Amino acid sequence: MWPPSPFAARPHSSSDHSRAMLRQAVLLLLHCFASLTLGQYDLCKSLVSTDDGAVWEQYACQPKAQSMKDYMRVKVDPPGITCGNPPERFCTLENPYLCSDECDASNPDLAHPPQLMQDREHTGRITYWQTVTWARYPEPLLANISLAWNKSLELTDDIAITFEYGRPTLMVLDKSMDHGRTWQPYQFYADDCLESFNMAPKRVPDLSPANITLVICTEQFSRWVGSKNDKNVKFEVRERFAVFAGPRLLNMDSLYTRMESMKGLREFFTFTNLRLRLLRPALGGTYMQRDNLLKYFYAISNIEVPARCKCNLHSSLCLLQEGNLQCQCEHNTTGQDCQRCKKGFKAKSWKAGSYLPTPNGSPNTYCECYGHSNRCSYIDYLNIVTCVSCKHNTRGQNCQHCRLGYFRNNSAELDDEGVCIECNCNQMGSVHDRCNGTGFCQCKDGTTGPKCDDCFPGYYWKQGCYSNVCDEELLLCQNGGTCSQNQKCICPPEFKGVLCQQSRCEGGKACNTASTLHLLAPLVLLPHLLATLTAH
Ligand SMILES: *[C@@H]1O[C@H](CO)[C@@H](O)[C@H](O)[C@H]1NC(C)=O
Ligand SMILES: *[C@@H]1O[C@H](CO)[C@@H](O)[C@H](O)[C@H]1NC(C)=O
Ligand SMILES: *[C@@H]1O[C@H](CO)[C@@H](O)[C@H](O)[C@H]1NC(C)=O
Ligand SMILES: *[C@@H]1O[C@H](CO)[C@@H](O)[C@H](O)[C@H]1NC(C)=O
Ligand SMILES: *[C@@H]1O[C@H](CO)[C@@H](O)[C@H](O)[C@H]1NC(C)=O
Ligand SMILES: *[C@@H]1O[C@H](CO)[C@@H](O)[C@H](O)[C@H]1NC(C)=O
Ligand SMILES: [Ca+2]
Repeated sequence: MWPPSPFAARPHSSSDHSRAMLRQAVLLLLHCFASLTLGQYDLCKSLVSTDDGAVWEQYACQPKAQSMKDYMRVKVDPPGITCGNPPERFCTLENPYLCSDECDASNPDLAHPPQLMQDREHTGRITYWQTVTWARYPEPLLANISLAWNKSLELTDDIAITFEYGRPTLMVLDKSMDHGRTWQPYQFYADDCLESFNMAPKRVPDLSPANITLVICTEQFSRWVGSKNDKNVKFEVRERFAVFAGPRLLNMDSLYTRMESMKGLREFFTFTNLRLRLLRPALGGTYMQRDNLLKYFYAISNIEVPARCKCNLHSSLCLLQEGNLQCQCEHNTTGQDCQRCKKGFKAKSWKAGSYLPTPNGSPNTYCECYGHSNRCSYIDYLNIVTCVSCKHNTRGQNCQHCRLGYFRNNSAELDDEGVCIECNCNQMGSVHDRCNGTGFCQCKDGTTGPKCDDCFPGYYWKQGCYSNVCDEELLLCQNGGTCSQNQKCICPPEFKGVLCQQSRCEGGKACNTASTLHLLAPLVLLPHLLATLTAH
């Protein structure tokens, strides 16, 4: 879809010069539009310049949507269901007496083989596959159409099946995600859902975001509206997308975010095969009329399947190779759906890319929690994908850092269990329990050593390092004092002070007497004490 050109209505000069300029402007404009049309997730990587030179930045990427009818292998069942062998006549529902249509498998102009459901109708003439009529009524007229791609695909828009001569009154669309080994119903179609499938009729707008992947029965495409009014039976993809992305699908980020977080949403749009089970043809709005069975049959002119190759967000290109669609894988992945790591890249476990964080997504080659976590989570308000509950003392978006209190083991790889080593900082000697990248702790004053369990010279250890009070070199104890374990001077009786530098008295002799008297006092009192004791 192209935005209308803002230049379209401008008058322009007819001179050659300005015409050339205009052409250049238009070319420029085309170029701009080309890059504008480059949608989200179209690029797997881009060269960006950084301080360290140009480096590749990797993004989640997916191929463009294509018309997958060009690649589908069609098979119809039962084998004799296609008309024209032997040649036969048909009537129309609108005018049961107009029976001029002929089907003849041997005449290219009158044959209606299955491939006419997927041709491109270049001539403008509608071409269609057609079945035999319901001549064997009341035995039901049943037909299966199996569509195979041999490739996982993801729907990008509505599947539309175009029925000429009226849409079936009963039909089931099935899908397979494993190349036809197992099947599941995708949608039921009936003019009366309750009666035919015992399901209440629903439409996609009835669904809430929580039950958008519900398989429903719809009556919208099975009621008779005249064979020319609405020929299409749809599987509504746009309407389902719109529940998240808004009615005009402007908010695709929101859809892609849901694709990541809502279980089963992405798978709901994924398939390798489709199957149409046609269970009852159009009846022309009336009851089955046994007298004119030539007007009941199926005829399909086109099956449109807009989808993209599922490449697990590791490829932006999907090409036909030896008859099969094949993702052209990036991010060192390989396989039809880029579902494996390339040889030599096995060390890292394979992961699908992620639509998140928006807008570029991530190839997930590195989220990657290095084996320290097996769960990632999207943080909405930060728009990042992050590992949850990193083990082995790691932390960070990718468990790529060591927890506080641990440091990186340089001889271990990032995915080694022993990648983080405990700092083991001495609790007394260090400021906190963290260390730097080589395991050095931050020491308190006077403390040293990688773990802060040593003291600098001039300090002594006692549950931490303390400044020496005395030592043998600079802080000598004076007046005959002796230094005990650098912690204190043991002073002779007459001296006090940290370094015994202070005499206990002011004026020499008086002080001496006092102190002698003091020392002798108990002796002086002794006779008196004895006298007191013996008096009794
Ligand atoms: C259509 O496919 C279903 C499921 O495999 C099968 O049961 C049924 O018999 C098939 N019908 C015809 C007409 O081949
Ligand atoms: C399906 O595709 C795979 C991978 O490209 C290929 O090996 C295989 O032969 C294909 N099968 C058919 C039936 O084409
Ligand atoms: C879907 O869920 C909503 C509520 O979440 C409910 O009202 C609605 O009936 C559900 N639709 C179907 C089809 O179950
Ligand atoms: C793929 O491998 C190459 C070579 O080892 C490496 O330079 C590049 O970063 C890898 N790309 C991704 C997305 O892992
Ligand atoms: C560092 O990692 C190596 C390699 O795994 C391991 O042998 C060593 O024990 C680790 N060192 C410590 C201190 O855990
Ligand atoms: C850690 O600290 C030590 C001592 O200060 C220093 O020699 C070393 O270079 C530091 N290592 C890092 C990675 O900063
Ligand atoms: Ca056709």
